[in-house]
Amino acid sequence: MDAKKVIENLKQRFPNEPEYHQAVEEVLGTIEEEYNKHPEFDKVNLIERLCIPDRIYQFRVTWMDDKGNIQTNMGYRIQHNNAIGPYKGGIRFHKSVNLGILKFLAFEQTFKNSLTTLPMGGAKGGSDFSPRGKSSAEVMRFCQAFMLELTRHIGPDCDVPAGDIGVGGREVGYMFGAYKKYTRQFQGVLTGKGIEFGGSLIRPEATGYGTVYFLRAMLKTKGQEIKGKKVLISGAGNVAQYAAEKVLQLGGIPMTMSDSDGYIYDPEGIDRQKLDYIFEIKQVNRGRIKEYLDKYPQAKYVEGQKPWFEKADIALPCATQNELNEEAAKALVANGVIAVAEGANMPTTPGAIKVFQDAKILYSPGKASNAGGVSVSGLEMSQNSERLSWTSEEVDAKLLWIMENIHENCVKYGTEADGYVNYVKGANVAGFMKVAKAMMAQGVF
Ligand code: NDP
Ligand code: 2IT
Repeated sequence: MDAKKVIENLKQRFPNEPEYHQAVEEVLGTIEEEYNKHPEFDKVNLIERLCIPDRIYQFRVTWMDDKGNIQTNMGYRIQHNNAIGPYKGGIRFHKSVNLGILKFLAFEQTFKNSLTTLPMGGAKGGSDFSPRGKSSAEVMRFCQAFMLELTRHIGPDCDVPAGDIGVGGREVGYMFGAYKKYTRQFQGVLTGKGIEFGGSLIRPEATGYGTVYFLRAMLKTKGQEIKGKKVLISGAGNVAQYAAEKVLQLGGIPMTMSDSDGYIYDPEGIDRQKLDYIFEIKQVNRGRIKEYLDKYPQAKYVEGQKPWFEKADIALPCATQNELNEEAAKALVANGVIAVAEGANMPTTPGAIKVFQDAKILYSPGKASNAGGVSVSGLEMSQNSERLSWTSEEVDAKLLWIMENIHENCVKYGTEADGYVNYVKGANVAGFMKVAKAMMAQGVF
């Protein structure tokens, strides 16, 4: 393949999808060499079949708000690739959701899921509906309307959705309830379910914990540890909260958390008690991160900014795509950051990735370091299939093993001549090869 030509062709055929182009460009740029060692791949045009989703469902979702007004949103499900297992990936509810963003996420998910060692293909879905500012009754009616369409496209052996931005335990519960009512089947069709109805222990924690397990493995290659390190965390949602918790457990010091309005910086660090307060603000009250200052006024709140210009040792972007640009990357490097592990999907822009790699600091892409979430989703599917539930310790041990295994694979496929580990290349090549071999064996479709 000629990666540039493939990308140009995709840009022409699918214009106005910049995030999708960005994700494809990053993967193709790093797998091209390995791909071209296998002429049999090109003979069956494997790359185009891997870049373009298997199918896309797009539908209107109509629901009634609390005032009795009829509201309309768009709903989507992208089934990207099921060469190694049923389609699997989250659902995002956010006003910014569009086809291009979901296509990038479904494409990334395919490689990420391949890295987990579990049998899962790649998918993503969502809506431009945002739960922010909506009542729980509105969220429930929306979820029921969304599932009225989505139900016919998913199933425990076909496509298994889960959470993502704007979709947590509450939303998964409502969607599961709707699926059950419409189909009269109690099935493991969604992951991230409540513990009482088939959910797995450690699933809420899994993405954040996994990111920090991966970070620890990266630091170990340099003889470093998390203990005593100052950590900048963006986001204040599911991933950010549990990343902060694991950093604390391992003796690190979270310094920041953020949301789309701004960030908080606590010069004394966020300790266990302070993190409990953040859990209360976010999980109980569904509030904003600036409320941190109500209880801890020694912290500062910076409106409209991202936390990357504060001084620290480690950065964990855990909010959203393209939240860390080249200017921010330069500031982090200048301030002496030694490691950046992505909890979010594609939070670092291509220019910023280059800054980290040129500076030879430890940098891991989301598809490697945030794979813990979908991994425990895969373990939830296993538990549902055998109609058993495992203890926290069992799930956590498996999560840790998976993250360390992904790290090893990145080192195996990503170590460059000078010994620097290019985790982007390692993750992409390792993830790609497994899917490619499965596609080759299954014939041309
Ligand atoms: P949540 O909805 O729980 O939290 C998202 C957080 O990011 C919030 O603090 C939110 O702030 C902030 N955020 C969202 N959009 C933007 C934006 N456009 N600009 C700035 N801040 C924003 O989502 P998750 O924690 O689940 O997801 C965070 C990231 O991690 C996403 O990239 C997701 O794809 C990825 N991820 C999630 C997994 C999971 O298991 N949940 C697994 C793997 C990856 P606000 O409240 O202001 O919107
Ligand atoms: O981006 C992701 O990996 C997720 N949002 C989790 C997907 C899942 O199926 O658990």
